[in-house]
Amino acid sequence: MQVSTKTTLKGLEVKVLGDKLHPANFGKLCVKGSSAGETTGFEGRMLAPQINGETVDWQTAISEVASRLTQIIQEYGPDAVAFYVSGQFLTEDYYVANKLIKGFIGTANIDTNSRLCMASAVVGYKRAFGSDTVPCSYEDLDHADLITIVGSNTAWAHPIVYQRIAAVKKARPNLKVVVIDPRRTATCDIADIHLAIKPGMDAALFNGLLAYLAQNDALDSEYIQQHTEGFEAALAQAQSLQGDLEALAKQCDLPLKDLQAWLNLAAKTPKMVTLYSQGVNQSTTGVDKSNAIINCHLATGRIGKEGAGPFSITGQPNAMGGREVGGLANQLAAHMDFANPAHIDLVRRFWQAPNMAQQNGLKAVDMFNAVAEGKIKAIWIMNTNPVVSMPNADAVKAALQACDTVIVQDCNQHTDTTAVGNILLPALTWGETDGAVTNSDRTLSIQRQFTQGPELARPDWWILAEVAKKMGWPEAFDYRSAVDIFREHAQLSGFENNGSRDFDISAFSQITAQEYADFKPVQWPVNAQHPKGKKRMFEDGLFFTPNRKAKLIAITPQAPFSKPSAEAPFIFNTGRIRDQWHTMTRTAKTPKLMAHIDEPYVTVHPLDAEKLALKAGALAKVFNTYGEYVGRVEISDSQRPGELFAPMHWTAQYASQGRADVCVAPRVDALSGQPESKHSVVNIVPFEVSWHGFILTTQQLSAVQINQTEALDYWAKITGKAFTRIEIAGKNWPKNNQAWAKLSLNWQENQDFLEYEDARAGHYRAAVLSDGRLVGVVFIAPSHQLPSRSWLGDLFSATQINDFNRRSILAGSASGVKDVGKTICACYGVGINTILEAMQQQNLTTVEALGKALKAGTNCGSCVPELTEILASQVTQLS
Ligand SMILES: Nc1nc2c(c(=O)[nH]1)N[C@H]1C(S)=C(S)[C@@H](COP(=O)(O)OP(=O)(O)OC[C@H]3O[C@@H](n4cnc5c(=O)[nH]c(N)nc54)[C@H](O)[C@@H]3O)O[C@H]1N2
Ligand SMILES: Nc1nc2c(c(=O)[nH]1)N[C@H]1C(S)=C(S)[C@@H](COP(=O)(O)OP(=O)(O)OC[C@H]3O[C@@H](n4cnc5c(=O)[nH]c(N)nc54)[C@H](O)[C@@H]3O)O[C@H]1N2
Ligand SMILES: [Mo]
Repeated sequence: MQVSTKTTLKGLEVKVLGDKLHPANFGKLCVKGSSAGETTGFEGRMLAPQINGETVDWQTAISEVASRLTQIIQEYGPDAVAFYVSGQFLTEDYYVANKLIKGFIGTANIDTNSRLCMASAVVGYKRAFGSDTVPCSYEDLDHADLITIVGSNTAWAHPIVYQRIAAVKKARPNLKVVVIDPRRTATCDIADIHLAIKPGMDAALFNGLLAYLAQNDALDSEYIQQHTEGFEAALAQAQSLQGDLEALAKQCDLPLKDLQAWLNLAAKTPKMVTLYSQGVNQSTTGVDKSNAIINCHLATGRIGKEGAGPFSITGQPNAMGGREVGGLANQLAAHMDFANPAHIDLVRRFWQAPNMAQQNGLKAVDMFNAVAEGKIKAIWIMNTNPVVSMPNADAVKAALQACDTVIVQDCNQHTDTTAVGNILLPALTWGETDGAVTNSDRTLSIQRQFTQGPELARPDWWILAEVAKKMGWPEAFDYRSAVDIFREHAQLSGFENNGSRDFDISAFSQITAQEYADFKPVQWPVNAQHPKGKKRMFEDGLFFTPNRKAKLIAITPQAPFSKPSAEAPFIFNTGRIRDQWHTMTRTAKTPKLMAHIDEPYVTVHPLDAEKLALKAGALAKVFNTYGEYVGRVEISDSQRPGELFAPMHWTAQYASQGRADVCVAPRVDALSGQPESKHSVVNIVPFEVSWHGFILTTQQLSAVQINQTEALDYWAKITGKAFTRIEIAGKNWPKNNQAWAKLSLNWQENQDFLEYEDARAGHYRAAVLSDGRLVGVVFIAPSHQLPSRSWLGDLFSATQINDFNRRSILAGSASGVKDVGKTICACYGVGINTILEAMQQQNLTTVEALGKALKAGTNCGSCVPELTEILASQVTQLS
């Protein structure tokens, strides 16, 4: 990214542009990246350290953290302390956290949100290659002839990768793209074949592929013989379990013809990349699924070659950096392990560590269980929001509420996790500090500071180092700046390495501050042998196992842990939406990004919706023994019957019951500890309310204030340009509408208050005008089909509300006013109605034509799949 800043009367304006020279994206940014500049203000930021709600200075905060940790360690031992960190840490932050706890506090109780993300992919690679090495490079996507995308909604979650594949496919139509996902996602837009697999069946499918490859002479026997072991057992297992193709198709619930077409493509296409993500990883057998995929690549020698390889794509900006420093509880550091005593000794000597941890620590789910059981007395949570993102999230919340020492280090004041913290530490965030990140294909980049954060906020590494110094280790944590830490990290990667470990960036062992400032992106390893880095791994067919051979693993596919039952007949799948990032702490601040999907929702197949009387746009309750989620019903046949999908993003800051993870079972893969976030079981019913409504207000309303205005049974808050919108619903008609409306709109004596009520019909409308300007509106109606918010929203920018508009507000509608409708293209704010109108009036039939006429889809391109769908549905309607 490149950033330009300008100081204006409004403050610092930040413009974010792609860096055309960056090898990962060549200057292309998704809408979340290009909007990041809009979120660099200090609104909602944590501004000072706090202890039990009181603001304190840094010295007090650091002393308090250090003394509490020291005391707990003395009384209960080091295992009573835990860190829970994040793949959004910069490498330097991650390195210091890992060093402090594993080398000095003396426990490996540090885990990261990457446990929920790519822990299974890591173990899969390690089982196969002896090391956690991503063999591919993004460039391989340019050369592949078959790209199989498994369990990844690339179009929404990796839009730049998706655009790259789409562009290659356009230029080179012989590239075939196959998507394997139970849902028909936006990614299927470029798919030649979509296999809407029965959830959880991926290992069976790839076992089936291995058997098919063997049967159809597609194996590379020489490669198998020279560079692998375990092939016979893996194949025998696959053959014995899968039966014939018909049986396989039935098992995976796939049309035989489509299955056969994909198998056939895979058999005859040497240049094959398999791209996989959370649909594979987030599973109780995620490791087996990745090995089932890797087996097929090893057996065909389709690895370490241009355009070929098993490619696990990471999600967070620095998920890979976390793997490098060993930030997971079952890693040591610099791709070394506790399983190897020589590694423990090596790291101990390098760090001169007084209290070296000797074994793996607790993985995320076990860690929060240990907090609940009181075994962990202090937990320090940094750069992640587990009260939202962990499975069984209500239990995680309760565990933290019951723990005396919950230290939360975040850049924002109000998150669901800061709400349960008793010591809060303000961190700097993106753009305010320097540090390294590594992406999916091992490309290391340095992010640079371009703006000042809040006065008292500090870099994450600084906070950790200050606490470490206070705890008695001043020399080991005497860092002056990020480059000091990066240099040490590079030195450790090369320390007594001699080619034995894949991760080696020893070329940077003496990097100067200037070189760090001028750093050019490079793919590791970067050492004496590869001074310019290395594009592709395993080109020589030598792996990091003791005998240098890769291992095929015999896989016995297993069904997901949670099985549908009479009480919980639906499979509950969760994941990402296009314009939100995780727990929305940044993206929900941007009106542009809230425009595409603005409330928590649940997708239901039309047949199920009909059976259960679920109405599109109405509310539904999803529930099981763990918790309850409430969202709007989306009815779509992109979903398989019997299965539901909900976004993972909503929090208690933005909705009353929008945390999907309260219904996610805390069931994990036995090898990786990764939870099965894609497959819980639930029931769903209409969420019965007697009225629906919305509030538009120029006031800043926090979740706490919204909850106070009236006992609402449902609310969701949406950031708009000139106002905040809150969608509301209730079971009982408000006791005193006027008092309630005045309170929620914060009406003042000197303001006009307009209102209309028809209690019998269930309509209530009120508006507050300040000097003739609209500053607040409340609408209540018996049905969820309320008037257009964009019409009312536009009135907020008028300097005077004229008589016609006053009447229209009270009448609840305006004739002759255009409503642009739901936003489709977030980059240019183009609504569905604008698109439909332009299509009709100008007879537009292609995405290109829409782009020319309206600019829609011409920036980041992530709405192109939806534009295609709109075009297709209109064309069918017309014909
Ligand atoms: N817009 C946006 N982009 C993001 C993020 C974000 O928050 N927002 N987060 C980033 C992060 S950290 C990550 S890890 C990545 C994740 O990126 P993805 O993995 O692409 O995203 P998800 O939506 O979690 O899940 C992908 C798909 O897995 C499918 N799936 C569910 N069960 C199964 C199954 O049994 N088999 C198969 N084959 N598929 C299944 C789901 O239907 C879903 O479409 O996204 C990154 N990019
Ligand atoms: N049901 C379900 N659950 C899931 C998933 C799913 O698909 N389904 N996906 C899982 C995956 S793959 C992931 S990666 C996780 C993500 O889940 P989380 O990591 O919990 O989500 P984020 O919103 O990224 O949390 C980052 C936090 O750090 C803060 N922050 C931002 N920048 C900084 C900084 O520089 N320093 C500090 N100290 N704090 C900062 C933010 O305000 C925010 O509170 O969710 C997981 N949970
Ligand atoms: Mo992730």
